[in-house]
Amino acid sequence: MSLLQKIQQQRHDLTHRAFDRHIRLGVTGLSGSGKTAFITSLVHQLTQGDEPANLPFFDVVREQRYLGGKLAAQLPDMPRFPLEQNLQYLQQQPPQWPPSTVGSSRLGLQLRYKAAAGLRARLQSHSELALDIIDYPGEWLLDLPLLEMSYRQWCEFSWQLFNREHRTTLAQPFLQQLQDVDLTNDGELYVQQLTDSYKQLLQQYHDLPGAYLNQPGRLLVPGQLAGAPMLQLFPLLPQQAEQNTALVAKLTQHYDSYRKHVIKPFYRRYFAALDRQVILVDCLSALNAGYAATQELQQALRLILQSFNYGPSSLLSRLFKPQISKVLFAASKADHATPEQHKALTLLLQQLLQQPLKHSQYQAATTEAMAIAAIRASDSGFVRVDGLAQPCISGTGLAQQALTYFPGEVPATVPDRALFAAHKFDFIPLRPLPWQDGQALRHVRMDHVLQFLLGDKLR
Ligand SMILES: Nc1nc2c(ncn2[C@@H]2O[C@H](COP(=O)(O)OP(=O)(O)O)[C@@H](O)[C@H]2O)c(=O)[nH]1
Ligand SMILES: [Mg+2]
Repeated sequence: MSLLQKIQQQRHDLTHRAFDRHIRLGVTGLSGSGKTAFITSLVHQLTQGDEPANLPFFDVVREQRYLGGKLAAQLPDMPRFPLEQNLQYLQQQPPQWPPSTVGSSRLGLQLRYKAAAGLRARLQSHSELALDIIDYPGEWLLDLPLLEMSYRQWCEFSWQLFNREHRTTLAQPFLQQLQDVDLTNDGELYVQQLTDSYKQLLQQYHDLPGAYLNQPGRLLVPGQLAGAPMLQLFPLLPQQAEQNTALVAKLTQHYDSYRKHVIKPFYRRYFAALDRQVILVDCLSALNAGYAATQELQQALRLILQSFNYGPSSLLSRLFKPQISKVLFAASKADHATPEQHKALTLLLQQLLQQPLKHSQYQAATTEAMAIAAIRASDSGFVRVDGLAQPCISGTGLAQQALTYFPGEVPATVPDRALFAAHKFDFIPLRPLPWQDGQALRHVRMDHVLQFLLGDKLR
């Protein structure tokens, strides 16, 4: 590049920055909440789906100002989000959901549009907005509270959790192992062996519907941290953690380095750079899993929301200067319920978030809650029952069976124990609807999502 070109390039970069032409969008949610499906759909809508009929509430598309989106070249600092592979899974016969990914990834887009009015509309043939999408596990946000807990407090927290009704049976073998633990032994092999047992327990919890709160977040998905000593970590029994012994000292040391070398850098490097955030919540699976699960989802959301509490005295403001200005809470997989239940689903999500929302100070961020399906798995309609039109959905079950049914009502408030005892929620998982490349990808409210997240930047 010649000097002149360099200067022009720099000036170009500067104008872009001056116009704030870059958005970093974080997409998170607990494992299985629908992040992969969400990003796949969002990117597909922005690169292929510029049909007004498919995105009626996305202003830039409806006003026919959207000129299209292209994938951008990517810095090699993070794995790339596997968009093309995911689209291939959806095209298989029968259609498949993309496999669940672990860890974080990123995808860059360059969006082109005509400005609606003003100087830019008059001076430029088109405007551009760079969109960076960053997918990261919600489990990483569950680590934030560890910054304010000592190792001993964490042990207490963990064992209170493991004693809950839906968790206690699985915890028994590890509990027994700890009861016989030699607190004076801090040998490498011994600590690793106990860590492996804890990891196995975490894996079982991960597979148990309704066990959301699994800490530390990197033990199951270590990524580049695999083999790091600080990942030799597990909660001793609270009365053990109070003792002054070699094993307690070692675990405390690992716990402290985990906080310093994993949690804090995540917030400073990744989180601090985000401008907007989507948090996906799979409320319907929690209802399926019962009372204890729904309670734990609420608790997990409360902890996750601490990451969006930017009050002047908050933990995060002490770590860095947060700049997230919009947060979208999305109840995912809404197509498992009939459309007239979506209102209740949104209210349920709002209630799950209410307590934490009240306590946090969102001065800077605008928040919104909605019920969505990133990739539709069902069609909705009506059947006649005793002469009355009854809403229903139809789709294909995982075992390939064709289904037409009313999945039941969604409660608009968090049900109590009595309701769960009397009623079994059963929102059945479905395969995605058949789809071929070149067609629009069907969804529920992705246009509202796009309008909330990007509408103001595409004016
Ligand atoms: N019906 C329906 N199911 C979905 C949707 N999005 C995700 N799912 C289901 O939820 C599972 C987990 O989604 P995924 O995107 O992999 O979650 P992640 O772990 O957060 O990335 C998928 O395999 C699907 O079975 C959706 O929009 N509609
Ligand atoms: Mg994923």
